[in-house]
Amino acid sequence: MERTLILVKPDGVQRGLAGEIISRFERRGLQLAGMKFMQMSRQLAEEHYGVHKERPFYSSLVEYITSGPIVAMVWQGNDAIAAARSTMGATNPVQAAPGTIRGDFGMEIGRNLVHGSDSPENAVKEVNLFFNTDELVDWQRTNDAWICE
Ligand code: DAT
Ligand code: MG
Repeated sequence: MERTLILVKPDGVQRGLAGEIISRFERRGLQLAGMKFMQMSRQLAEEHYGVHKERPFYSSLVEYITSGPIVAMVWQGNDAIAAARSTMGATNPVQAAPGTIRGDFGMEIGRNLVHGSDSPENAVKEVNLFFNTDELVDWQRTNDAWICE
């Protein structure tokens, strides 16, 4: 069982696509473990995107992610990280396949609607950055047998 941090970024919330985006992960078969509506502080954004600190787009990335509220979520399941990333589509929406979130709703890399952890190590770090353990719910999904063998 793997966990991943997913964010509906400020453009997703402002465009009224939060429900649509959440629904994609839900219908895929990922299981929700935590969710909160929040606005990221500059400090949280700088920590979350610390790996990109030296990149030319870093400051606009921090501006963008802090520019409005987001929906932060933890989704879990077998291969949750890879499953979530394939549902999201390629980083640049112009290259993202139709049927993915970014391919269906995005036009530019700087407005790509959604974040998802990219490795098990980063997923653990990111989940802990956004959620306390008592904010994650351990629950039995009654239709699990129809999603996982
Ligand atoms: P992803 O969000 O698909 O994991 P990433 O971790 O490489 O992509 O980059 C984080 C975010 O930074 C990405 O969602 C959008 C932005 N970004 C990445 N590469 C960029 C670039 N070349 N120009 C502008 N923004 C970029
Ligand atoms: Mg990334």
